[in-house]
Amino acid sequence: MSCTNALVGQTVVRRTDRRTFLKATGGIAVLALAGCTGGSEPAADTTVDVTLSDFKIALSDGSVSAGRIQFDITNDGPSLHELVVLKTEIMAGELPTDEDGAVDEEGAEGIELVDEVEDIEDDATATLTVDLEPGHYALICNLPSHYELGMFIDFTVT
Ligand SMILES: [Cu+2]
Repeated sequence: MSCTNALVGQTVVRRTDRRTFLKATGGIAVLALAGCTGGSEPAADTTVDVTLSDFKIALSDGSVSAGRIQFDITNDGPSLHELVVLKTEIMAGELPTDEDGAVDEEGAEGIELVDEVEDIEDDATATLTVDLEPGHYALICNLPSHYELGMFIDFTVT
């Protein structure tokens, strides 16, 4: 039996469909876990709640210990949003932007893209699990103009 991580990693589930989703996958997940003897992703050390809205990002905890961090993301809308995790010494509100007001996630000096979840719809939830070493991070939404409208927050890993 293969070891399927049905409930780990990146999942995007509409909040309104969540009850149905869990009901539908619950049985499968139990079977998968029963057949797992190793090789599965380790559980997160820390969970941080992330709330996206027009136009800000709120965290349940702005500083956590290094390790496997699970971001439980909720988009309170009303717009589509995303969550981008950047490792950088630059303060979250001072990242360089191009003429479109977007942060260069992958080319800018001193900014390292860790991971991201795109296209989180209004009223939807998503999960992003990443291994983070100590340092300063910036969490942003990089949809056009959303960063400049205030969708950034500093995050520290100790
Ligand atoms: Cu946004």
